[in-house]
Amino acid sequence: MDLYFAGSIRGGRVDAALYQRLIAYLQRTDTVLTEHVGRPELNLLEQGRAGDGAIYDQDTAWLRRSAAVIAECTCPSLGVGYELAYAEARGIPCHIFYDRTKTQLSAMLTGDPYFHIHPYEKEADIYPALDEILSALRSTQKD
Ligand code: 6IA
Repeated sequence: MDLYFAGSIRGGRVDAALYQRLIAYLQRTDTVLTEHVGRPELNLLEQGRAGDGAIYDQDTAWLRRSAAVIAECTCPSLGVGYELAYAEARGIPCHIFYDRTKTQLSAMLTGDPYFHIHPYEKEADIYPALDEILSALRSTQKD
């Protein structure tokens, strides 16, 4: 399956290494279209309307062809919030993870019954949850 992994870029890179591990885990069985989100050496500078427009066009095209969005939201990011709303508007399943010992998730996410919300306390808890999400997605795709 094609998956869209969403994580903070200009919102802050404090969790970049975690994104990389989660992406690598998903890539064992599926295609992560947004592999760059986990890269340590990203250019965080604005690219102007045209350069950022190319990023927007590519990312929204990837969102439209994804089986699901997996978002790590411990580090707040305007872009990730936008992507989640974009995916919801198109009926793409959205799974949101955040470390509840580090942050309080936005009420605009927690309060929206469309989103599947997965608070965790340690990274090890994320992986079995991902296994369940992937197998549920695979069974709905077969129907
Ligand atoms: O507001 P933020 O920058 O934190 O938004 C992060 C989200 O927006 C991520 O989930 C990405 O999917 C998307 N995004 C933000 N910036 C980029 C980007 N920048 N490239 C691709 N997706 C982005 C350029 C990096 C490039 C040099 C590899």
